[in-house]
Amino acid sequence: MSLQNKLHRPQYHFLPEKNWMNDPNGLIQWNGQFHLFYQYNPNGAFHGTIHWGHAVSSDLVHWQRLPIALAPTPEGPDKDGCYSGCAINNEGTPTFVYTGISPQTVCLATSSDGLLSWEKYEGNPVIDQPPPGVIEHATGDFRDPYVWRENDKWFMVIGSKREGQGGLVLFYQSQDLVEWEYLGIFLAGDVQKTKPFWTGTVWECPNLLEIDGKRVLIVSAQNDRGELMFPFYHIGHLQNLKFTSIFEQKLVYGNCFYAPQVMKTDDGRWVMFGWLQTGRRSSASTEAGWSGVMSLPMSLSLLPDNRLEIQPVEELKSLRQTHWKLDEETSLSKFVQKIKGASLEILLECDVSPDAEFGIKVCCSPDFEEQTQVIYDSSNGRLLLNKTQSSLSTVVDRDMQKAPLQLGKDEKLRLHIFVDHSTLELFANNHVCMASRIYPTREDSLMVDFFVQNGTVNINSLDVWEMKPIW
Ligand code: DQQ
Repeated sequence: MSLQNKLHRPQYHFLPEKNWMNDPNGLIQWNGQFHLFYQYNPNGAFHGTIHWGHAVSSDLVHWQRLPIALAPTPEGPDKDGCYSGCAINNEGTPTFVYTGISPQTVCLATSSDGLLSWEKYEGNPVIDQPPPGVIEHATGDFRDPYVWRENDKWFMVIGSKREGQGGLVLFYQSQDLVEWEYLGIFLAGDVQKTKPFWTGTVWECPNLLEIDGKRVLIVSAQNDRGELMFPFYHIGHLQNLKFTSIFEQKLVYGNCFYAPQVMKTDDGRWVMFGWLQTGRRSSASTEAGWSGVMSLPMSLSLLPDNRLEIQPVEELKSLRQTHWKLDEETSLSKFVQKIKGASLEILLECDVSPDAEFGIKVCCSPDFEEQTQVIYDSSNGRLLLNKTQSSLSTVVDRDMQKAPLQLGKDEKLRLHIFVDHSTLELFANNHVCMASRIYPTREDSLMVDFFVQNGTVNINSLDVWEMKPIW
């Protein structure tokens, strides 16, 4: 392995051995095992010839890579790629509902050997174009079906757009997965609306969950230059086949997490994976031979004020090995000197003054030439991820990422950080999540440090673990 790959390939995240990966697809727990399918190009570290890769796990954390599950069929409706979709249990038959291109259509495939090989439905596509009223303005954008069972029927949401007007989620129902009835627009975006945030021009990868009697719609947004923006969510109600939104929010900050998919596990959790985009020039991916990483598994639940609670799943604790815990006898500066690693979990709970500005540095070289800072800025109520010195390389993103985090009166700050070589995921107070990519170039960029720029910070607890590789 080249030195750069040794420094940058994550050790406790899922990723293919080589080549390109993007969206998670077809997440399903089947006979106790978790199956993760994903957009995969076996022909290189670029987006093209899209297949569905496949991996299986018994704990959401350790994965076994399996042979490709879906490949484009020459002359078939997916001849140009098997784009995103979902997996469902159709009375005991594992079934994919996925996107064939070009044009973008809805296709089916089933497995009779435990999800290893897949047979495409001979009547594909089951939906060959967007519905009337949408097709005229969709310019072909019609993809990423997400299907669920309710009241003895199948329901589907799928992404689309109205050119010049905004993204769309379309709504369908079916008795048999083959004949689909269009029910109308589930939710429409508006390009003129910029508050609480602008939601782009195309919507893709919708997910619809039911939590505590409310519906959660997750959508990923693109802009008109085809740039992937971010996923966001709406909380609302579904009554008489009409969705009413009562709250909307960005799902994950940091400019790298995209196209998440959520599955319901047998023990009743909603578990989400997303694609961590590469965050460096495509020439760097070509040279490295790989691009794209799956996020850590996160569980979603609903807070009383309608925000989503986002937490790393409990199973990740099995990866903890060397543990450093700050105790009363040790000063913080002595404590951090002991810590070294490119695969770390950091858990900090502290009280911060209203004017506090302080941070944690990770992947820090001894002379601080390379460092990535996670900062909490109390007076402006925001979290910052300062990547401006994260790498000496000029072909990687070295920017500043921001997320709002206003603490309530007497509310403690709880930062939960996962660093894994080129990935950094941050969970703050269980409801703000950030994910980003960093590419330190020095072998000694392994240190952790703390700094306080303003105000006071009282640490209640600080734990750091070195994390075991999953491979
Ligand atoms: N990626 C897929 C599409 C989806 C997009 C293509 C989102 O199905 O809309 O690889 O990243």
